[in-house]
Amino acid sequence: MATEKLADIGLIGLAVMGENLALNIADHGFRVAVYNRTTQVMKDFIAANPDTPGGLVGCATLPELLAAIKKPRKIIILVKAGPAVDAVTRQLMDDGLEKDDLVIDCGNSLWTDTIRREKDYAGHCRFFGSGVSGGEIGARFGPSLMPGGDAQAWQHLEPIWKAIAAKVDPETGKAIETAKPGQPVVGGIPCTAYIGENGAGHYVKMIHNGIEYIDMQLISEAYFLMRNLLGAAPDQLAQTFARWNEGDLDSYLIEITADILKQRDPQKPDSFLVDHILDTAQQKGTGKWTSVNALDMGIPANAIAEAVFARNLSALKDERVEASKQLVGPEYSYSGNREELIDSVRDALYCSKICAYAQGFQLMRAAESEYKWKFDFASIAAIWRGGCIIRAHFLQKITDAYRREPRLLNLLLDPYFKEQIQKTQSRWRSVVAIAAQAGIAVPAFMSALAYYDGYRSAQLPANLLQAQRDYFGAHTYERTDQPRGRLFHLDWPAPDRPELAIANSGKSD
Ligand code: 2AM
Repeated sequence: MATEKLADIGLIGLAVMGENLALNIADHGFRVAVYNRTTQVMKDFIAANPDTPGGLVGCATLPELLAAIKKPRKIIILVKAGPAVDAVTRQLMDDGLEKDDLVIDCGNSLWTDTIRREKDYAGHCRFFGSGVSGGEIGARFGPSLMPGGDAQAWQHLEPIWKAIAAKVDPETGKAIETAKPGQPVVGGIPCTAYIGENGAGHYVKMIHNGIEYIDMQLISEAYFLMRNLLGAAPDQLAQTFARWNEGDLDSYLIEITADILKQRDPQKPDSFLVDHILDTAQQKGTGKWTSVNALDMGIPANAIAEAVFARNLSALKDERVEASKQLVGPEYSYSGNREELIDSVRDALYCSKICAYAQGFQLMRAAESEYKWKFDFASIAAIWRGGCIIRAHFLQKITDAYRREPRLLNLLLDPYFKEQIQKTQSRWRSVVAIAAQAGIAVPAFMSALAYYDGYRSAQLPANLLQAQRDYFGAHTYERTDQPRGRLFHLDWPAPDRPELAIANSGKSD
């Protein structure tokens, strides 16, 4: 095969994400060799797309795929996350993959698997894990891409990744309109950047998804409060969300919420579809991974975890229906100003969202020391401005915050966000108070507020808690009037005599 005919990149796994990513790459003038385990899928795909700018090369076998790609080869794997990724990589190795070749796992793999794979396959290939966000449409016209792997190898992937990623306007930071097939977006800043070594890209993608969980939950709680307290119809609320989408809350999720709320039910056109959708949320697990990781690292990402629990609670539909007949809540009807409540809910949503993102970024900070990564937080926020599900104007503000202070301890401490919460927190608090009085469950609003108040408290009740631990388990305590690290224990209950509190440094959990 003549060199100029060789493909720029290969792709394995032609389910919808794989097909769309291949078409996106080909739209940008790159030649893509494609393979699928079930050969007919590949043949149908090639037949359906005879005319792409870069060209697609169908390969029926992996050796054929390997022979069709320029060296060092770049091969995207988009198969089901889990053992299939290893099976395909090992098969490629058996079939002649070389040590300089790049294998890029673009599935939703657990970051620890990517860390493991990068080690396992070192010397056989350069293994990359790239988060891809934006769903099927993103993959087709411009996703947010979060690549992690060998820094030296990134240069080989960079031109393609930058070409196919979503683009944002350099002036406004807003996503540039999605392209049409064969007409890629030209110009703009690409929503991709090298994230870090081994599993860093997949880790950051997981955090993106954790944030997505809480973002969606907060929006749903805002809808639920206004629906219940104001009896607002879905199409009225659609207008409210559409209005919010023109302000600080401008985001993809708010935009689709407005669309969803005005959607009539095709089967019952005099009503709205949202009212006929069963209130049980499903999940694929990335929110849970984020929460488990937060617990493992001891980072208070309570609002993110709350969003996962809220889905869990929603799934107990039958139990909730039964409990609703037995458990009593308060009698309440909202008698205040409607517009004021709507504005307050918007502010509560914004403040809670700030806390949610603060938690996501805190997790990434902790993961840096856990996994020896070095993140550029401004760059991570910047590549989430377009292409991905959480894309939002808000992410420009976060980008600005980390550009001002790259090692910012917590987003809440940034001057812009500090001021935002200072300005609007009283309305946030009133919304949470009203929800409590009305007996309407808004766990994410409440959890975010508890985080805010906890984080800004110099004093928490953990003094009492630690005393309890020392009382029943001799777990020791530190004293406010002694240097940190000096441990004390008391034989509880003891008379008030200082000599009975003995210094004790050997005890732990
Ligand atoms: P298939 O069409 O042959 O099922 C999503 O499941 C994609 O991953 C599909 O393209 C599927 O191929 C592919 N896939 C899943 N498991 C695989 C495996 N073990 N080896 C190769 N491809 C696999």
